[in-house]
Amino acid sequence: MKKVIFLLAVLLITAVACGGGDEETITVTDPWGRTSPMAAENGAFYMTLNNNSSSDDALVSAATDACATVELHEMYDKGDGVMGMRPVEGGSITVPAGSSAELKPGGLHVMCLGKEVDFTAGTEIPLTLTFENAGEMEVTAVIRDN
Ligand SMILES: [Cu+2]
Repeated sequence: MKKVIFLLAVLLITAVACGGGDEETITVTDPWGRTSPMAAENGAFYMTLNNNSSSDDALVSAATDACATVELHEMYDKGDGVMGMRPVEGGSITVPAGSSAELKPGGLHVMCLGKEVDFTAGTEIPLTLTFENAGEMEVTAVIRDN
C-alpha cells in the first residue's frame, strides 16, 4: 500500500512539474543591451535562446515599445575587413532541437531601430519574442556596459 501511495505521489509531482504538458521548450538566458546615449538612434539586444525540445524552433520576430521598429539582424563581412549588418536570411533565427542560438555583439542580434528610451545602465526593457513553435514569450532585457 505504501508503495502505491509513493507511486501516486511521484506521478502527481511529475504532472505538476510538467504543467500538464505545457513545459517550457524554449528558455532565454541573459537578455541584455549595451548602453548608448539618447543621441544614438539605434541599439541592439543580445541573449541566448535555448531549445529544450526535440524539434527545431525559430525566433521569428521581436517587439518592444522601446523601439520604433525591431528587426532580427546578423553581422556579415562586407569585404576589406568592413562589417555590416542586415536582416537575417529567411527572416528568422533557428534554434536547433536540444541546442541553442547565441545572439551576441558581432553576430546575431535583435535590432532596435529608432530608440524611444535612453539606454542607460540598469534600464529594463520588456521584449516580446515570438517563436515558430513555442509562441510568444516575454523577457526583460537589462541595459549594461558589456
Ligand atoms: Cu543590426
